[in-house]
Amino acid sequence: MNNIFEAPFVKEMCDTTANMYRLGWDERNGGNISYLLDPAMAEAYLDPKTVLRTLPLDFDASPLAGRYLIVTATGKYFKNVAGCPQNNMGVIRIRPDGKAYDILWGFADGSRPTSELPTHLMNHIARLKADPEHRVVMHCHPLNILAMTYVHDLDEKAFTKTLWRMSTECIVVFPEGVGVLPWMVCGNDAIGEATAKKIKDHRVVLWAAHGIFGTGETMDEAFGLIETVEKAAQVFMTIGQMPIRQSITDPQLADLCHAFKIQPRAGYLNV
Ligand code: 2HA
Ligand code: ZN
Repeated sequence: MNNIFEAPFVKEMCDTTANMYRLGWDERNGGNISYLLDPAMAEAYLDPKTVLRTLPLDFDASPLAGRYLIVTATGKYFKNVAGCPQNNMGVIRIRPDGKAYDILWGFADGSRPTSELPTHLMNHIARLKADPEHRVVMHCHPLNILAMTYVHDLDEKAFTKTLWRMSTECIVVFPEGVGVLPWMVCGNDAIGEATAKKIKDHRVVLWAAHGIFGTGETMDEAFGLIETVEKAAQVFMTIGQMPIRQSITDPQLADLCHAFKIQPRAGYLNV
């Protein structure tokens, strides 16, 4: 058995949580990440027969039956993950009936996975249907996107088009646009279901007055998506009080799509 502290997936979680903290996206216990692991990779670092604890789920996670995930812990701080991985995250495996999960490593001080676990699992289920290579769900509270949900219309098309215009690369990075949810209580199945509905055909969903969910096939992709949306929101919040003299027009956005051979969300561009 290899040393799990040297597992690439543990290192990636440590590096990513540290990076997100450094960017100010995860104050206190804010934010959570879950990462679907390749079973052979997981079993190279832990014994699949050693179950530390089993905890219930109150929705049907059976599409993920048998899957391993590394997940950040509830109530823990991203700034502390790299210094003590075993208390601040852990590896779980969804039980065959999808009604519970086993803890196989981590959560060593008695902690549990993130309060947003239902949303994460529902998002994994929804994204895997759209993209079998999907692996990562990432949630955090970046300053500018959070601020923008107070001052911008929450209509998805309007929000998306504003973001697309704030930086040339935006439409290339998220041509499907962003999903937007109105304010809701977090940490329960209802917000999980509402997010999963939107994540089916968006890789990023905003929670008004709360934060952002980004998904991807890799940690870099989910991180890069959030980073790009947050940068666009930063431009918006920076120029918000100033008279706009020029921007990126719809025909120019269409030119970008043509140049990069991507399909923007249908009906969003007036060309
Ligand atoms: O767990 O960000 O949404 C901290 C959160 C909940
Ligand atoms: Zn949050």
